[in-house]
Amino acid sequence: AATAELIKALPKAELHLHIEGSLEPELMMALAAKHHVTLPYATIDDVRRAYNFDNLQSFLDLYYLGASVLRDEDDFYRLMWDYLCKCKEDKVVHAEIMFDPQTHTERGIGFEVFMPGFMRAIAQAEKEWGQSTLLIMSFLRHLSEESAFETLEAAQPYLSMITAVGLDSSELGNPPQKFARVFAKAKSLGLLRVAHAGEEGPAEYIWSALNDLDVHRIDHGVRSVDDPALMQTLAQKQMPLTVCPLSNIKLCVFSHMREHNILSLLDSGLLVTVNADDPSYFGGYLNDNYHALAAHLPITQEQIKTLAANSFKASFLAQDKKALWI
Ligand code: ES4
Ligand code: ZN
Repeated sequence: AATAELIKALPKAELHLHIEGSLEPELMMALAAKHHVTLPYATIDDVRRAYNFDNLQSFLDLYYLGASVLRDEDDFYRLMWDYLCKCKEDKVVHAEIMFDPQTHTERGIGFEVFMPGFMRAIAQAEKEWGQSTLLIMSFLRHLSEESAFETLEAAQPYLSMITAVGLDSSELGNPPQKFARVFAKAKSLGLLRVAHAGEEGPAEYIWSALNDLDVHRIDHGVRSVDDPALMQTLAQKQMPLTVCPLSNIKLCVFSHMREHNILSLLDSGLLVTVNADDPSYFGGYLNDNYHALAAHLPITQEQIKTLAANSFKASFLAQDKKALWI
C-alpha cells in the first residue's frame, strides 16, 4: 500500500509513448462508426480479445489497423486529449509524445490534419492544468529512406512544434544505419534524436543507433545486457534507456515480469526510465507499469524514486526545468 501511494504521488515524466498506441478500443469503435470504417471486430470486447501478441510484428499489424479510424482533425484532438487526461491522473507532469506521420500520410492524411488536432489538445491541457509536453516525430523503419526524407520535408512548416525525431516499427532487418542520412539531415535542422533499438533486435543495433544516428536516448535497449562492452559505454555516457515493462511482456521480449532485466540494468549503473509505450494495447498507462514492477520484482522504494528522477534527467527539458523535479 505504501508503494502504491508512492507511485501515485511521485511526479513523473513519460519519454516513450506512441500517441497512436493510446487509442482505446472505445474511441476506436466510435470513430469507426463515425467514418463508416469496417474493422474485424463486432464489439469492444472483441478488440480487447484480439490483443494477444506473439512478437512485435503481430502487434504492429493491429496497431496500424486501429490507427486507420483516425481521419479528421477532431479525431487527432480527441486522441491526444484523452492521453493528456491520463497524464493528469498519473501525475505525469511532463510527456514527450511520439507520433508516426507515415501511419497517416500513407493513407492520404497530412500534417495539416493531425498537427492542428494534436496542438489544440496540447494547448488546452497546458492552459487547464499546466501540462508540459513536447513532440517526437518518429519514422517507420520498415519504409524506405526516401519515404523518411519525404516525411522530414513535409514536416518543415511544423518544425517549431517538433523537438526530436525517432525511429520505430519493425526492428529486425531494419537496422538504424538505414536512416543515418535522414538523421544527419534532422540534426542539421536542429532536431534532437532517439531510436528504438535492442527491443527485438540485437545489441549491434544499439551500437548503430549510437554511432550512426547520434541519438540522445535509446528506446527499449533491454538487449544491451548481451554485450558487456556496450553496457559499459551506456553507463559511462549515462545514455538513457526508455524501458517499457508491460510492452516487453505483451510482445514476449521476456516470458514474465519476474524475468525482466530492468533491475540488473539499474544495478549496472545505466540511466533507466519506465514508460508505457502503447498503453491501450499493452494493458496500462505509466503508473500501471510501475505497479507491475512492484508486484513482480524485488524493487525498493528508493529504486522507484530513482526511476522517477531518471525520467526527468533523461528528458529534453532545459536544465533549470529538470531541476524542479529531481
Ligand atoms: C512500437 Cl513497442 C514498439 N516498437 C516498435 N515500434 C512501435 N510503434 C509503436 N509501438
Ligand atoms: Zn515504442
